[in-house]
Amino acid sequence: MNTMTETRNLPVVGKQKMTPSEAFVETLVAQGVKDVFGIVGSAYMDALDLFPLAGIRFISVAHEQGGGHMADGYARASGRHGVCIAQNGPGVTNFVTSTAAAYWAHSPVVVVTPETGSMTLGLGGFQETEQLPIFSRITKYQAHVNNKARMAELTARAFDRALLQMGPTQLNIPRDFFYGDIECEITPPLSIERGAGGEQSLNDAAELLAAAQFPVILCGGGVVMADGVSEAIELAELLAAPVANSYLHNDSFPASHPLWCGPLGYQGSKAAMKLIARADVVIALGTRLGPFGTLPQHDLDYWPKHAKIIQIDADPKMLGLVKRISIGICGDAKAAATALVARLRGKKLACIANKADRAATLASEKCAWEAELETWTHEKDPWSLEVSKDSKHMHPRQVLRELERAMPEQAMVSTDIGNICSVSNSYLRFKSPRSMFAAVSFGNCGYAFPTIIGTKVASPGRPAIAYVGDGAWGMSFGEIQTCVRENIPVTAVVFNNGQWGAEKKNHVDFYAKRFVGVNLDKQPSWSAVARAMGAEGFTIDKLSDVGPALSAAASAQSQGKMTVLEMMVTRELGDPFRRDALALPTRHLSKYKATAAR
Ligand SMILES: Cc1ncc(C[n+]2csc(CCOP(=O)(O)OP(=O)(O)O)c2C)c(N)n1
Ligand SMILES: [Mg+2]
Repeated sequence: MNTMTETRNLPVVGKQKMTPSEAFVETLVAQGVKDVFGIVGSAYMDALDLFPLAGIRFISVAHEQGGGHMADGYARASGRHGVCIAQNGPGVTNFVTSTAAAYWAHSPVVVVTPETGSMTLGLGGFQETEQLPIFSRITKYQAHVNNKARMAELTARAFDRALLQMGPTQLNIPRDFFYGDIECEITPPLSIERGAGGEQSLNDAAELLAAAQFPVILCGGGVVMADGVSEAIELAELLAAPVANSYLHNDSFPASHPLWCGPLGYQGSKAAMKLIARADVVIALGTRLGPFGTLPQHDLDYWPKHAKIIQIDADPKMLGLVKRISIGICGDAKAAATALVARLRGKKLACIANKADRAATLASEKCAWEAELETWTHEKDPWSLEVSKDSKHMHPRQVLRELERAMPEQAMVSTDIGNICSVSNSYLRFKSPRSMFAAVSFGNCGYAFPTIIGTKVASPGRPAIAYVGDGAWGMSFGEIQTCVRENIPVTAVVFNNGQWGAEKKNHVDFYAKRFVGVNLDKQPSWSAVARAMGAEGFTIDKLSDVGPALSAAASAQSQGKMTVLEMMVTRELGDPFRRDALALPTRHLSKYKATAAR
């Protein structure tokens, strides 16, 4: 009989003697942690030694930033904590970018940062830096273990706060505090239910909605995080209201639903934009209405300036922050939708009188946008036409369409921040939540691939697909090693256009094509690199191969195969993201006159 496996998952109950390492690991167990991402380091080796017997898998990654993004993807896919850990100093500073990304994705990631020893702190020894200030603005809470006897208490608090405040927390542990004897109890996780919001504000919102002629719902990431899609559907159906997804949250309402009209924001749906432009009341459900999510697009300045806005967000600081609102409801998206439905059901709703008209408008706008997308096979600006004229490569939009058509059921898709990934916003539709994992507000290149690896660990039964530009791929492909070594089979679709395209677009539009640092010449064959690293790799240069290649790669995941599909695409480029933030160049010094706008 194997007594080891029999005893290892029993909870440790009551106050007792243990080492701080045991207290730390047992608190992870109590919090339900099954997977931890990181790179091995002496700083926490005493705790790491316990992981196998505690039933915790340590996923050894290629770079800590990748490990941090994996924890983020894991948290976003599962709704549970993602956990990452690294060596003090350089291992920990490698977590900065991934933690900032998790902060803006509202992901409950616990970033465990062992620190230099307490007896040498400040003496400038080895691998020392002040680890709390670095993370102070990109975490919701920082726990510093100031005494080894508090290891269990502070570890538990870092976990509780991550879920409570929906964002990353830091657990900073001087490395010598893993050793010694302590007396302590393992703190069980806190479970705090969120409410629907204030009675009065819900009543006011229901009154406003009952009188609305053209209500439109904008579903944000909060709907996904609250597991509130069914409740959003109920509210939408009651009002027969069109529903838009907030920017990069295309999984916040099912695309298969007749009331869905697509995402707002950069490269979003014209149907969604035209419908929200007509709204007299907008229900912003679980969205902070981030400033870039409603920027004009496709020459449409669609945000309805005179509409009344009901904003529902679990974080009170987000209410009325970016847009002026009529009613702010501090509540959980799911609970608030339920509370509104309860108030509206059986009430006379003004918008029901024009239900048929609104349904017809919705259907015709959706139809028009689909028809436009269908014929929008390539970009039509002069530069795009010029570079694609004699190219034997595929048009990015056509590739994106083929990928959409071949997308397997229940797929999880992460997207990076380049031009082609951004254009994919028009082509990514989902039936269920926790399916889209875009590099949201932090917008760092190199996000998508490691993030999808984390989602696959959390949901191994679902196909996991990353969309990545070739520039971003150069930053992140090292994590193929993690997939191969740890047997985490995902699919990476790499758009090879030989350039940092999104930034090149700015050179084209604002800097008279004076290209500096935007061409990715002399790239290796990314499919050959994948094969050399022990993964499958295919170069695709025929449109008819795109869909079959995606289907095959997605189904090969169930045989444990990680695949890179390198899509050879032209250098054409879609509309830029930040046209709002750039200006034509002014030059005063004669030396630079040649670069002034003419
Ligand atoms: C870490 C990081 N560095 C730089 C940038 C600036 N940036 C935004 S998009 C982009 C180009 C992306 O190129 P690629 O990944 O090849 O995709 P493409 O635009 O060509 O489709 C760059 C450099 C960024 N967002 N993040
Ligand atoms: Mg590129």
